[in-house]
Amino acid sequence: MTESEKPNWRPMWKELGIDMEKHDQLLSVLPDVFKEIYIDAQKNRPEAIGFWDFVVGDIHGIRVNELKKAKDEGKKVVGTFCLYVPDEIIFALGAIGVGLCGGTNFSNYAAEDVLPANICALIKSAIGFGIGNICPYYAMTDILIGETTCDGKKKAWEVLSDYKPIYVMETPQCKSRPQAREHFITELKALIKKLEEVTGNKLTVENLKAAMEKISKKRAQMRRIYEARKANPPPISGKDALLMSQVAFYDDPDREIEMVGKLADELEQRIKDGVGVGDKKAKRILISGTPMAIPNWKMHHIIEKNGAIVVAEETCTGTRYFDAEFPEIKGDSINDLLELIADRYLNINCACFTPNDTRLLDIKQLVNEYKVDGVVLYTLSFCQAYDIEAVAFEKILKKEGIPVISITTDYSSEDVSQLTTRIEAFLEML
Ligand code: BJ8
Repeated sequence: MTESEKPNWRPMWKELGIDMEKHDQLLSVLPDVFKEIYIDAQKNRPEAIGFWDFVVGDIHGIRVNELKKAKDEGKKVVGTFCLYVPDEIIFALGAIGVGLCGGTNFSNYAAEDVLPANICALIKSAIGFGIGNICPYYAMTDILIGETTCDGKKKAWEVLSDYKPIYVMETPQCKSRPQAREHFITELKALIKKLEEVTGNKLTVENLKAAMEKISKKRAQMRRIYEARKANPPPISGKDALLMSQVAFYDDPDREIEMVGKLADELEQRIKDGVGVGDKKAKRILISGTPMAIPNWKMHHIIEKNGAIVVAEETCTGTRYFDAEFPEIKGDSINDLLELIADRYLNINCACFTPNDTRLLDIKQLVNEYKVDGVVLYTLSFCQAYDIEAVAFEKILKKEGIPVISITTDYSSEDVSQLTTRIEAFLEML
C-alpha cells in the first residue's frame, strides 16, 4: 500500500481522544528514523520482511482499526507490560492482548510531572504514552494489567491508576521456591476472575487449551527465525529479527503465525542457497539484558552499522519471549492447564527474580549455540536488577574467556557517538 492509498486514520485517532498535535509530531519523525535505520542502512534483506516495513509505516493504522472493530463487536482489549502476564488467558477469554512497553523518549514530557527524573526509560516512555494520550493502543484498552516485577513498575502502576483502570498481578520474587508455583497459580486464578468480570466470558478447558495452542504456535514460528540466525552468514540481520519480535507484542496472533512462518520459510531457503546478510567473517554478537520496545533500535543499529551482526538477543524482545514452552498441552481441568502455564512462565529468567542464576546459563548456552564472538550486556539506566546482574555476569563471562562489554544507556541519542566509539573498540578487540 502506498502512502496515497493509505486510508485516512485521522478521524479514528480524533475519536479516540488522541492529542493530535503530539501524535502528528511523533508520526512525522518515526518514518524517517525507520527509513534511515532499516531501509537505507541495510542490504539484502529477506523479501518477507516487507510485511514488517508496512506495519511500522502504518503503526497506528490497520491494527488499531482492527482493535476498534473488535471492540465494536463487544471484545475487550487488555494492555500488558511484561512477559509474565500470560497472553493465553487473555485470548482464551475472548479478549485481545497488546504489549504497551514504550521504546522512545518522545513521550517523556507527559510523564515528567508524575515520575522522578531518575527512572528507567521504558517505564517513563510507557507511562508518558498512557497519560499523554499519544498512543492509540492505550486509548483502545479496556484494562491494563501491571505486575510486581521491578520496583519502578510497581510504583508506576499506582501513578497510572489515576488515569486508566489497572489490575496488578503479583508475581513471586523467589520463583524457584515450591510455594512460588502455588502462589503464581493463585494469582493466575485471581487474574482470570478479574478478566472474566471485564470480558463477561468464562474460562473453560476448551478455550484455554485453544489459546495455549495458538500462542504456542506463534512462539514456535518465532523460534524458527532464531534457529535460522545460527547460520553463518545469518540470513537476517539482528535489526530485522528485533523488529519481528517487537511487532509480535501487539499484532494479531493468527497473522503473526502466518507472516513469521513465511519469513522463516524464506530464511530456511536462504540458508540452503547460501544467502546471508553481511559476510561470513562478520563478528557475531549476542545482546543480553533489558527489553527493547519499539522503536528502540539504537544498540542494534550501532553494532550492525559497524560491520558486526547481532545473531541473538537474550531479552524479553528476544529469546525470553519464546524459549520456555509447554511440554504438551494436555489436561482435563483448568487447574491442570494453569500448572502448565505456571511452569512455562516461571521458566522465564528475568533479573527481577532472585536467585536468577539460570539467566547466566542461558547466556552461556546462547554463546555456544549461536557461535557468538562477543556479548553486549545491555541495561537501561536506572534498571537496578539488570545493572547489578551485569556487574556479576561481566566478571564471570570474562573469566571464562567470553569477550563482553557492559553498556548502560537510555532512549536518547546523546550518547550515540560515545557508544559507537566503545562498540568499535570492542569489535576491534574481538
Ligand atoms: S520479564 S525484563 S518484561 S519485568 S528495564 S521496567 S525491569 S527497571 S521490563 Fe521486564 Fe517482565 Fe522482566 Fe521481561 Fe523495570 Fe528494568 Fe525498566 Fe524493565
